[in-house]
Amino acid sequence: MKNIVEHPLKKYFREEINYTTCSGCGNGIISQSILRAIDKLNISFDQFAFVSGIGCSGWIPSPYFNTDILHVTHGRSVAFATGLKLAAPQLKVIICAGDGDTSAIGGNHFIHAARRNIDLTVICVNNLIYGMTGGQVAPTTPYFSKTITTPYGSIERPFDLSNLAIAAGATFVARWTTYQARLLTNSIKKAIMHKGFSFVEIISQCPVQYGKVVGMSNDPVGMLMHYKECSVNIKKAKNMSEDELKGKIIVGELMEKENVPELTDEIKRLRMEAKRK
Ligand SMILES: Cc1ncc(C[n+]2csc(CCOP(=O)(O)OP(=O)(O)O)c2C)c(N)n1
Ligand code: SF4
Ligand SMILES: [Mg+2]
Repeated sequence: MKNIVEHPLKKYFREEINYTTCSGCGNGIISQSILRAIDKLNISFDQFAFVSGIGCSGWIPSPYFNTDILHVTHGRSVAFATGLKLAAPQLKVIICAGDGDTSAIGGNHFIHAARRNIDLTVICVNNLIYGMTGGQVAPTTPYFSKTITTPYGSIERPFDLSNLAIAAGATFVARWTTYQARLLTNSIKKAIMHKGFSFVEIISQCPVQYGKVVGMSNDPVGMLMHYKECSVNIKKAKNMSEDELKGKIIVGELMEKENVPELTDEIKRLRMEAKRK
């Protein structure tokens, strides 16, 4: 009889459901990175709740992870997560959202949650495109890219999502690509334990939709190698000129601030004060 070795993360999945993601999609690496981070933390899975938006990235936790999940309207995951965190502050609330979900329709929710420093973790899957709906331009799509909605090339300057999070007030921000899965796992672990708004941006391969844009259709390995080659660690990037950094992806833990007032604590404090008066 063959010795069957059980996958160490199997316990986190609802067994009866099969994955529907395209083969080679970065979502698989990200799903494992999130679960490996949780596994290392040794916190019961029941203490976590996930909130997903609409988009391929929303299917990372939902319906597969065997804990509570809200799969909500496109662009509203941060808003739902804010309500959930305020109602149940003991939970570790993790949002899985696409770049479109986070920064287009959900842009306001995102920047204001960062400004309020509410204790949420956003795992933003930045595949540089609207994947699920067929490859439309997103606010993150590189300049001049030809997508199905920009056949002559995009004329809009893309957002740098991590810098946007920092500017809006997030207190932990990290960016990696799917190539750096171990480093990503470590940053997710830190983001989960960070008290305040944490943002982890992952440049991820969408070989089906974004692959077409960059001439790497259905070539996930080629895309991963490309992301590897373009990545520059923040420590090295600090000594590089703007010209040298053109086309590069700056990766690493980009910012971490401790002891900034956090929204759920502030609300608790206000309630106590109001009761005393
Ligand atoms: C209110 C609303 N507007 C638009 C849509 C259509 N829609 C669904 S997912 C999506 C974009 C998906 O892109 P992204 O958020 O980057 O996720 P990805 O699929 O790339 O992971 C859009 C426009 C919708 N479902 N609901
Ligand atoms: S369309 Fe792209 S992002 Fe969506 S599942 Fe397929 S490869 Fe992944
Ligand atoms: Mg996307």
